[in-house]
Amino acid sequence: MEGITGQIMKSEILRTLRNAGDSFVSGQTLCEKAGVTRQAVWKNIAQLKTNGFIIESVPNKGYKLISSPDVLYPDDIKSRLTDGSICKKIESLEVTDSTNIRAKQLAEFGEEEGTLIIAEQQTAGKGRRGRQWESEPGTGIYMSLVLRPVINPVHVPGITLVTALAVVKAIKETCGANALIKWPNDIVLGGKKICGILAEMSSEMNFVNYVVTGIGINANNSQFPKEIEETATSLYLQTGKKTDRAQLAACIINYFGRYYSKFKESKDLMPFIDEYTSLLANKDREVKIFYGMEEDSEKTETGMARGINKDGALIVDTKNGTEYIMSGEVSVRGLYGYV
Ligand code: BT5
Repeated sequence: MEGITGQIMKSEILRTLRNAGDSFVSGQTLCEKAGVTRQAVWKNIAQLKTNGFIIESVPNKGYKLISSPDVLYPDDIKSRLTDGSICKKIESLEVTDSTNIRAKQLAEFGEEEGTLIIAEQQTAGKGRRGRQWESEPGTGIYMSLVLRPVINPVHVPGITLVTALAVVKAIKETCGANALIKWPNDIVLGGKKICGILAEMSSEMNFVNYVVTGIGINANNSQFPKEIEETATSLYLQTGKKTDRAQLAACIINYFGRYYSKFKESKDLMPFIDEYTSLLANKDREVKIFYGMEEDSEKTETGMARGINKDGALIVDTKNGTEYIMSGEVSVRGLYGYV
């Protein structure tokens, strides 16, 4: 892994080249933007080329970015983040057990808010309640962000919903696809699951030590293991186009950063109710609620999902009246299929 200064330099170079579009950028401009010598620019461009970036260089004209490799390079992601981004540091791993586990380990040792762990492959990707997240190498996005919100632990589940909103918006912006949210933590496209979110927290009674919000997205997968092929899909399978994973990852972080600030200010989901509800896959559909989370649980109820309230509860009209379902207590399924 390279040092943080190298990351900043390369991300500035990439940002400047990308912003220039089809035009060449002079070596001098790159020196000024990245705040380094010509020699350093040259060296960093050579390293970027070795890492798979295709950069054309023409004497007296400068440099032009032709294409980026389909790899989750931290400098590439950084170059696409907005100024003042929540993401302050990126640790990118070729392979790890789970980016959530790695992020939690770092957080236990005092890692600050804003560190992102991203991996090409997970050998033990996690879902909720010990379930597995299938993490095919090199095709998906597996990332976890360390957060230290100064909020009451009871409000933390809202972070899952805010993350889901950020993912849906970023998918729309980068791939043009209209994904929806299956409350509380799944993103679906074409009626199948495209993304799962796992937020984990360490807290005391009234104090949050840290939260890790983990996102798994099926981006360029062309197939899935037997056990999930009925319910899982990818952006590629749905749109027919390969996704630029670095661009999507950065776009999610950009949206998330904005929503997270708003959420911390309001301390509830009030500002998000309308948008979240409009993107709810289960809205005005019959759902089955499985109390106790497991889908073989004996206590179930059916009703019409209507939206969420400011606490992030799913509002369901049942025959006994309106119920407010909190995540963590239940699993929700459509009556006629996965959504
Ligand atoms: C989730 O759990 O959907 C949360 C998944 C979070 C994954 C990310 S990846 C980065 C970070 N690091 C981690 O270790 N985790 C996070 P849950 O709602 O419990 O759903 C799990 C269920 O989804 C499984 O039991 C399967 O049925 C299904 N599933 C597993 N892998 C899938 C995939 N790649 N695509 C679609 N569905 C999948």
